[in-house]
Amino acid sequence: MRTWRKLSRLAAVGTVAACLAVSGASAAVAGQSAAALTCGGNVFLDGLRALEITENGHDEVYINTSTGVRVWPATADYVSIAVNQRVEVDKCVAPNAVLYLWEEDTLDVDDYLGAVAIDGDRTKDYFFAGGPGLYRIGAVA
Ligand SMILES: [Ca+2]
Ligand SMILES: [Ca+2]
Repeated sequence: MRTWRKLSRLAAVGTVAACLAVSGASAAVAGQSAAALTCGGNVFLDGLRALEITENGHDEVYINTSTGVRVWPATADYVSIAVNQRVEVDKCVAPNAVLYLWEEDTLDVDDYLGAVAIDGDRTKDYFFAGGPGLYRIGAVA
């Protein structure tokens, strides 16, 4: 059963982080899906995988909104990630959220790695490919 599978998957990634408060979030809550229960009708961002990184060893990545509000990570400036590594995101965002992936540099301005527009309340993989590097993020409806 689809809903049950989603619940299992959500349980597998651990505690669901507090939902990101986004004004004007879509009211398109169809039934009582797992996402509706855990994300209040928003979309659950599952994990981020580095398919190609931009630096030697590790990238230091974070996700912002278009206006520079931090989406992830919540308790650090960035998350250090190696090529092919996957890190948990565990965030709820609006079904129409636009996410910007950045790579932190200490001495230079941070590198823009691309943006994705969440395409509604659906389970889908998105790719940050607008700059150097290639990252995949999974959304779970
Ligand atoms: Ca860099
Ligand atoms: Ca860096």
